[in-house]
Amino acid sequence: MARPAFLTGQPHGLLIGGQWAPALSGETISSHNPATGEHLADFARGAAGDIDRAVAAARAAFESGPWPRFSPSERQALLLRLADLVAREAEQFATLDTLDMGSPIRHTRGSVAMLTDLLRYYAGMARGIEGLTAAPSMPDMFACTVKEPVGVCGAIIPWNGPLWASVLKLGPVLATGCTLVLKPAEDASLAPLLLGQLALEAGVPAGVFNVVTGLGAEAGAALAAHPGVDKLAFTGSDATGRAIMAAAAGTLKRLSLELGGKSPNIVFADADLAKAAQMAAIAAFANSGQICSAGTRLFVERSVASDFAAEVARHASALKLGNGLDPEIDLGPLVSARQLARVSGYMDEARAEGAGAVCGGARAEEGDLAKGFFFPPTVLSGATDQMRAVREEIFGPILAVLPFDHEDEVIQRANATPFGLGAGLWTGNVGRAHRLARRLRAGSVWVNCYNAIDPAMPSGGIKASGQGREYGKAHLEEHLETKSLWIATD
Ligand code: TXE
Repeated sequence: MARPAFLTGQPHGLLIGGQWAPALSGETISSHNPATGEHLADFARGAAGDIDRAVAAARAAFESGPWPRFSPSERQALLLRLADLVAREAEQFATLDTLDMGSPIRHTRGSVAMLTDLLRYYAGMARGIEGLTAAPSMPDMFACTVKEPVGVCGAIIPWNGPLWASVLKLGPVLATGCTLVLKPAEDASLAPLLLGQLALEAGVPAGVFNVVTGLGAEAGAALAAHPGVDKLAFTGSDATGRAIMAAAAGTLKRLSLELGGKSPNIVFADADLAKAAQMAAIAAFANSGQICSAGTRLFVERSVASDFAAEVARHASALKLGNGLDPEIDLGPLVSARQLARVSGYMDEARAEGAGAVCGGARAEEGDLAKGFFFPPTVLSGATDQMRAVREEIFGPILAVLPFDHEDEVIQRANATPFGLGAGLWTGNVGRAHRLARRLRAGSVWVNCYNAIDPAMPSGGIKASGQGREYGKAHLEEHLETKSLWIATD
């Protein structure tokens, strides 16, 4: 496969005010391919001073220049142009994400197709921003609400879907007329930089979209605490989410958080068990388990639990592990040595507490796999709700099968987590589906499916899984202020 053109001409600078520039410190960070360990590219190590420059550029673009005068139809046209450019560079984006964070090319190609559609969705939304006309009881008063862009937005994103997260942050910003400073994850920053390049080509005015690569504790922390940022969106771990909330508190900026999960996937004996088993493996192992809504606590009605676990393990073992550039591969490596150590640590602890592995269970090191950070899909048996591997987000391909006996019991156990992102429910009983979907404390509930996603459907968490919603009209509202306008007519 050809090396993406974007990887030549290094190092990659920061995008600030429509210009590419090195970090003020002149320092860089290197990116490596987690499947092979080979060096991919160097990019700038931005820090507080660079964030200051980017926020100033975003503020200037928000308040003056051409951007505030862009009509909704011009913003729509811009988003459509950007979508076309992302589609033009689809193969390069897919390859970059695969090289940078390991996800199989089949998966990253699918993501790029979905993301061009997402940009087109936001293009449509740019034309649908509406206030309301009220009917106040005062006869000599006209009153209406006006929707206005919230202002300078900051976004801090994770590494598990670099292009996906950047498009999801940029789309509503452009649709509403805000401006953005994006801080990609240090483990996977390349696709967001290419998106910055295409935004300039599409005609996004200077300063509207700024990309500051760098470390979380440096560039990320500075963005969270910056008084010039009106709204901050963060996707990542709940621990970092708490730090960001504390850092942002001093400025009272608007905050949206998409954090981790430990999502239950509940299977009743009356479900289509063949389909449920196949989907349970995908729910837990897609992207090597590095998905915030991965269905990692698999509750199965006791009468079918052991056969079901064996069937899930059969599907898991059939998944091909390897370098994601190979289109036959189902699962790539974990993103980093740190993530591999984390996943292995949870596995060791579960074993020490008495759990076993129906399949997988240790780092994969056969042949070329030894060069990368590969961990095979793992189905735990003998796991209990109390084990750390069952309570905490691992963000790796480890699934616990947990038998249950009654509806009330499984709902209580499914909800007994600080998280509330997603939940799956498999049953052939439509009454039970409605009854239990309402009792599950999660931002999304999938019945007889898992991880369904669409630009028009809001997605987000409750409890420690976050606040605010992305996708859909709800996402646009996060970027809008409502102004009440009163006009005395007499
Ligand atoms: O996440 P972080 P990490 C979970 C998952 C994973 C664990 C650790 O369980 O194993 O987090 O991954 C930036 N101020 N998820 O350490 O720290 C950082 O630079 C401001 C779940 O990679 O949350 C990166 O851009 N920013 C998840 C982003 O935060 C800071 C996705 C995410 O990094 C910062 C990723 C700070 N103090 C990890 N510290 C999901 N739910 O989708 C770090 N960052």
